[in-house]
Amino acid sequence: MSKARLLRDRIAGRGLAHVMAAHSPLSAILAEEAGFDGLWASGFELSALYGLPDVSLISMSQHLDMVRAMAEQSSLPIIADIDTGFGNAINVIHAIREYERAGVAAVVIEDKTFPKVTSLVADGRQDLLRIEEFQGKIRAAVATRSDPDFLVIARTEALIARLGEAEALKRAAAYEAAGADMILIHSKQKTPDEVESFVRAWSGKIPVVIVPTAYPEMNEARIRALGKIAIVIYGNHAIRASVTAMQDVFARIIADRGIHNIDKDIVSVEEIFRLQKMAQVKADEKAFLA
Ligand code: SPV
Ligand code: MG
Repeated sequence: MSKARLLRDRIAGRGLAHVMAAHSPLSAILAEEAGFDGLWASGFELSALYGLPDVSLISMSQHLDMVRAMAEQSSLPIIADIDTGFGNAINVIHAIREYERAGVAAVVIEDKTFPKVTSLVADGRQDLLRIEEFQGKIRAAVATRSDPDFLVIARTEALIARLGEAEALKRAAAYEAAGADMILIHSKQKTPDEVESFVRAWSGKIPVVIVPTAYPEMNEARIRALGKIAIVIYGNHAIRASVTAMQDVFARIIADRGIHNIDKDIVSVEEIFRLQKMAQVKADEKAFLA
């Protein structure tokens, strides 16, 4: 069964898929062990991993390399964040071929101009593509996929660009008409109101995807009460959790002038061996080293 079919089945079976951001094979392994339904190959997280802002600096091949490495270590379906699709509809055609070959279940393409500016930054420059041009990108993606289950998710940044709900609804409807399988509506309002209002007003047939980073009180109960939402993406909590942990431990080692206090508060080396599947190496040594 393809990963795309798996993701569709999970959504159908559970009503809502919980998808965790990942920026490395290790974070993908941890997300799967924790029990998430899928992985979000986040452009923001990968940019941050390289110490770079999320403004179209990471190349498609850098992102693809990481997606492939994550896919090798996790059986979860991956939703690839392909930003603006790396250019126009021609670039989208190439990207869909590559990402489908890499084994991802879905892509999210956003209606900003290239190069994009990260969505959650205060007063970010947020320029949107003409609707017709973005429809062309969605049509190109849908026409290019070889697995009909492969999900093409159209993301509108109309609320992020402060163009209002009417523009967001108009764009979402246009993207559905172009063949999108789902609409990702993004918002950086501190409360769920803006997204809740959009979802209530949404009269399309395709479901909605949300990324409630800015409005964290939007929990599962509130999402299910709204209906229409198929996927919730926890957009940057893997990289933020890593930063929290490293800042804390690094500061304590400096303050303590040694590792004597923190040792009991972090995972053991054996736990890293487990995640690396070191036991298998030992078994292989027994079996094959003569
Ligand atoms: C990402 O995680 O790369 C996203 C979500 O696109 S956000 O950073 O909130 O735009
Ligand atoms: Mg992104």
